[in-house]
Amino acid sequence: IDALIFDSGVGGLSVSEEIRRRMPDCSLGYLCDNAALPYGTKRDDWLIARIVAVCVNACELARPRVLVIACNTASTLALEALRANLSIPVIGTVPAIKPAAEASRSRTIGLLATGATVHRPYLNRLITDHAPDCRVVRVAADALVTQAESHLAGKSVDVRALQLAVAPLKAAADLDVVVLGCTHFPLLRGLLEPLMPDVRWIDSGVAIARRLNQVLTDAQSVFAPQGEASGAPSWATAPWVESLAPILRRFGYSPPLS
Ligand code: DGN
Repeated sequence: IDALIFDSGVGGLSVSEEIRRRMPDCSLGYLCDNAALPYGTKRDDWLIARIVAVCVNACELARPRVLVIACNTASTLALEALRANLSIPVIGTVPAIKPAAEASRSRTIGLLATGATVHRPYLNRLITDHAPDCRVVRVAADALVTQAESHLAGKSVDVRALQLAVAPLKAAADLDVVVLGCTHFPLLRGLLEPLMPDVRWIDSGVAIARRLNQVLTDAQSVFAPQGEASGAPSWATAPWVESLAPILRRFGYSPPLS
């Protein structure tokens, strides 16, 4: 396969959908560590070891050309350790602060992400580097992860949890762009956008698809050609949670590979 997409749960499906839209011939695998969801509330050292173990094991099994960490919580913590333990390119996901700063006229940006992402030094560096003149209203919205998982499982979404998450953004005067800094949140976009219809909502999906395209193109000369594998049916690695199978199937994956 061309790329193995990894998230703690179904959030990475928002990224894989964007990749599919832009690169329909790219063959994808999906890896989710649902047994350890949510990542946002776990200790950093435990998480790094867990993410490396899960990804290295799956890469040995699936032999992807590229690993995409479609999880902000994991990327802001474990990218370095993953790159040290893998010989293939690893693409990470970080909150789309840069495009948000480019789009904001008012210079006030909102960020919805997990508590872990919101409080990491990585985020401070991102803001200092790409949005130094912006006020960034950060909201730790871990409850939305659960809501997104329920939504995809066909269960009802608690609208009050969504309203609670956007309340601090609504209260911020002049805010004109909201960054969805968790890959689960674009899955709730249709429910979130009507709560603040006048702002622009930005996520990282497009940037990751573009980066993957670039890495795969560059890698062509470095990695052995994959024969006719490109565009082959996608499959999923969902070794731990059988209940995810129907959701993954709906998104075009044929689970499980374990
Ligand atoms: N989807 C993950 C992210 O982008 O941060 C978060 C999921 C979780 O485990 N909390």
